Amino acid sequence: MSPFALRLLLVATATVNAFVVVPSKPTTVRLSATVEKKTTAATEFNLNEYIMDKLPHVEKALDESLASDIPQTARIVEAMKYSLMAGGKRIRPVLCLAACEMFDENFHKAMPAAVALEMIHTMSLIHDDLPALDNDDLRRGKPTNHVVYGEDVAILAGDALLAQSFLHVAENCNDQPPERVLDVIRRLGHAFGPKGLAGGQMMDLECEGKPTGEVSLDDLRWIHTHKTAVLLEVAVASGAILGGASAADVERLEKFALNVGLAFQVADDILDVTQSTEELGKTAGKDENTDKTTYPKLLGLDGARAEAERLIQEAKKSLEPYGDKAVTLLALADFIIDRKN
Ligand code: GRG
Repeated sequence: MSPFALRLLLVATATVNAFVVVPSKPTTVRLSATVEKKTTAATEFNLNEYIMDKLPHVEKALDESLASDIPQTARIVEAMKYSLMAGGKRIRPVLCLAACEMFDENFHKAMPAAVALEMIHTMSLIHDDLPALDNDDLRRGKPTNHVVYGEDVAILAGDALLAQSFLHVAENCNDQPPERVLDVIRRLGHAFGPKGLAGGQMMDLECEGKPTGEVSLDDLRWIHTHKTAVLLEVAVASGAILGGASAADVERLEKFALNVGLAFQVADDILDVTQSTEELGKTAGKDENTDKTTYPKLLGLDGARAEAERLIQEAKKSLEPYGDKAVTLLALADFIIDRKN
């Protein structure tokens, strides 16, 4: 077990199931005590235990995914690892593994995709924080990549993480039928293209600076569907595919993730105005202090909370056919809007 995973386990054990601490302060994530299911299945489910079980595997796989074996790559690999191993809630990998487990108990089958998702997510954070975009100096409770390594290195580290994500899936899914692997790689490509993260970010840029009245709820939904929800969609889809799910199953899970992804962003906008920088591990009040249109600005805080709850209920409907089998994804959906950072 890596020193990181060991520390994680020690801290979490010390908290005696009150909450999970992931991973190092101040990138602390507290999952509110036992998450009791609010919907379909009758089983009580302890999300803390589930995450405690999965996180060390995820951290180990992430840590092992990048290594510099020649001196020439030492600096770029260090910059890539700095952000990849800086903590974070690991929501996308955990969603991916949970989706896989609905169809195959061996969650390791989905680990290459889980790692790739966190690489893509991390690269998007590195680039998002750059002076040319959000110009932020704090991420996951640490100085941002460009603050530590410089803008030039941060751009390259992001690019390299993106390329590495595909390579990682291609090289580590040997036990899978090739068509499944190809499907996952295709979906990952889609997730950061013009109809994914890059397109969502582009529309975000175009809307920035417009007065709130000129950006509609539909515009906001388009931005967040593509900037945020698409990656959660591919997280559950790739997990399910590598677990052997049918096309109909994948479609139901994607619908679930799309609504969860939108709820995630509504929750993110709420946290931006309700939490401190210390609690968030990134600059709080950023949306308020820029001309960005947000859900609380359009709907008010209570309206935004109601919208997040509506989206989560809508998401859960898609999983009704699975009963208790969907309990982890249902609990994760609750966590995503109940989280504190
Ligand atoms: C992918 C080619 C390509 C370019 C990137 C910069 C950019 C284009 C897109 C921005 C995507 C972005 C930063 C979306 C915000 C999503 C979001 C709410 C991130 C926070 O996710 P958490 O809360 O963070 O899961 P942790 O740190 O816990 O992982």
